[in-house]
Amino acid sequence: MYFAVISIFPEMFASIRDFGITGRAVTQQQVTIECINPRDYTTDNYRRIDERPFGGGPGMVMMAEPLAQAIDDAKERASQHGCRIDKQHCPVIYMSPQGQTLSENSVLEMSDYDGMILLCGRYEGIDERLLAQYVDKEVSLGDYVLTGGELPAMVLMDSVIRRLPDIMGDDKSAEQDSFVDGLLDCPHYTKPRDFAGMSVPEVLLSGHHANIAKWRFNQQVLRTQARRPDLWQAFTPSAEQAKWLKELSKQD
Ligand code: 4GY
Repeated sequence: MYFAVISIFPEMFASIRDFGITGRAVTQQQVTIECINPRDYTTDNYRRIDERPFGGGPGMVMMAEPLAQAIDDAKERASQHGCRIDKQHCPVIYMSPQGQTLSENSVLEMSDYDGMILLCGRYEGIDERLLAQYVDKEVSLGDYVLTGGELPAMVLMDSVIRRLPDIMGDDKSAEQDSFVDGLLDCPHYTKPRDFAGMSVPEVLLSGHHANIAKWRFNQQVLRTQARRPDLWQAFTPSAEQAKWLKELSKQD
C-alpha cells in the first residue's frame, strides 16, 4: 500500500516509518510512505505556506496554492507506485475534528485502497477552497483538538497497516483484538505466575483450549457491559457466541 503524506514537518514520520510492525512493513516493501513538504512548492523568498485570515481574527491559515501543487505531485507519485488515481482507490484524506470519526470498520474498509494521500493541516487550518477542490474524505480521531494533522495521519496509517494481509508477526492477533467482533479485549497474563500477590486465573493454566476460549469471551462480555454499555447494546453475537452467552447466563 502506498501513502503520501503532505506535511510541513516530514521528520515526524520517522516514528511510523522506522519502528515496530509499521517499520518492518516499510522494510519489507508491503508499505511505502513518502513525505511531501508543501514548502517545496512555494515561490516567494520566504517559502511562506501560511497567511493571515480574511475577515481577521487570531492565527494563520494555510494557503491553497502550495498545497494544491503538493497534492498534484502526490497523485503523480502514487500513480508511479501503481495506484489508480480516483477517490475509490487513492483518496485525498484531510485529518480534522470536522471529519467522520475513525472506527475499526472504516479502518478495515480503507485497508482495501491502493493507497492514500494524507493532508496534514497546521495553524487554524487550510483555505476552504483547497478542501472543496481537492479533498475526498475528512477523517477525525475524536472530539478534541491537536496542534496539527501529523499525529492523526500516523494513527490512521498505523491502524490501516495493521489490517493489511500478512503484516502482523503473530498472524491471528489483528482479528482477535478488541472491536473486531464488537467487544472489548479480554485480560492477558504472562510470567511470572505470581505478581504483587496476584495469581493467574486457573483456567489459563489448564491447557483446556475450549474452556480458555469461553473464559476469554466471558471476560470480554463482562468488560464491555461494565465499561462500554454503548458497544454492548450494539453487539450482535455469532452463532457460537450466542451459544456461549446462553451457557454463561445459566451459570449465575
Ligand atoms: N481530532 N482528528 C484532528 C485534529 C488538528 C487542522 C490544524 C482530530 O483528526 N485530526 O485535531 N487535527 C489540526 C486540524 C488544522 C489542527
